[in-house]
Amino acid sequence: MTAPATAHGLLSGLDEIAEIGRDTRRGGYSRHLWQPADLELRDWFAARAVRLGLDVEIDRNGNTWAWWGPRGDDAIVVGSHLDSVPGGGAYDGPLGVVSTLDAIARLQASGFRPTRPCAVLVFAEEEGSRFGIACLGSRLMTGALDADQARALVDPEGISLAAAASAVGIDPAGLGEDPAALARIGLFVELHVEQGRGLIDLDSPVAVASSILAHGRWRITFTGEGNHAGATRMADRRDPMLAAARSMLGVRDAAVASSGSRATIGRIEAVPGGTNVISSQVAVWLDARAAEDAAARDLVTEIEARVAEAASAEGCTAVVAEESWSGAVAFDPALRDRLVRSLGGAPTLPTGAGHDAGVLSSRRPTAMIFVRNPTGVSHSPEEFATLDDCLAGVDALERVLRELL
Ligand code: HGY
Ligand code: MN
Ligand code: MN
Ligand code: MN
Repeated sequence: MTAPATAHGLLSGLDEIAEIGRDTRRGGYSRHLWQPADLELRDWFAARAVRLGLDVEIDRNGNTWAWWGPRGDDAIVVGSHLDSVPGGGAYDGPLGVVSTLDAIARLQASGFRPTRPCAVLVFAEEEGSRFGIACLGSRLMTGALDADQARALVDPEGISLAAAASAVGIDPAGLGEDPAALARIGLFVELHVEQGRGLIDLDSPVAVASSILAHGRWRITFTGEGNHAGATRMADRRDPMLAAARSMLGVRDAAVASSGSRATIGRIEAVPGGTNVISSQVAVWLDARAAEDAAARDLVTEIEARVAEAASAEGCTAVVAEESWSGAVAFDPALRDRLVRSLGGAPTLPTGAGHDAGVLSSRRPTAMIFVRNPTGVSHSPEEFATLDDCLAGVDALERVLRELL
């Protein structure tokens, strides 16, 4: 059995992958679907799983399974993801995968044998960093994402999901709802680093998830008149960059005015993108979230009105196109409370972050365990979890698996 932790104060699994996908320009990690770092992580996971005697397979949607014992329906499935946001932290995703492998290693070392099928599941493209749709692997598996729409997705280099899948030996025609995979899942548990201040405020190393905000992504495209930066008088301009700038303040104001909601513009693309060129078009991507579906929809309606106002004030036009949507999730109460009990009365915690466990919850009972992040920062190189809290997470997962299996 590998040592659980290393001299660097990391779970050994996290230490083993610490150099994979480092982003020297942004800091942190950039590990995106089927690109070299992601493939290297998948190989690392498979090798680690095989060392535990697990049987590895990749499903039709590119999700990786590692079976402890014979495959079977109604299995206890545990896992998370290995991909990252651009410049992401070391824990978001990998902590859940490593903790799962460590919990299984401990159970094996204690002589424990599962009485029902058990698998580790690593979902593909949870962050949506390459093809723009978060939880791509779980959305495809559950049918939440239309397979034809998925195949047509293109990455920033213009490579389609279909072509990217073929390049790694996945048949694009096979992408889509996977009833056989869903039948394999009796229930799914995901351990994940906490991504806000929840566990700091609760002063607890772990918690059980209670809910996930409704959230979605929209592409907002502003069109004006491309022109020369020097020869065009200010009064003669129709600059989409200014329409975008006005809109960003409108997005912030709309979210602040709708209590508990959150809205972010984290990505912008200017066409043609020259320093001495007034853009002809500017695209921004909106991430909007709220506790209830209706509140999130109302927030986006309000944002659309402010976007239209901003565009017209700058003599531009704007188009808002929905790219993905996940309704609010209330985790299965029976499974949630079962985990709370088996963790000796752990607290429950809502989360603003989306997860595969959230997408899957529309089709199978799912639960999540959060591990404290003392920085309260995520989707950033600053994301962190102490070794003690990581080990508390492995303890929690081991207790839950011992009970469920
Ligand atoms: O965006 C999210 O909430 C998740 O980290 N994919
Ligand atoms: Mn994330
Ligand atoms: Mn995550
Ligand atoms: Mn996730």
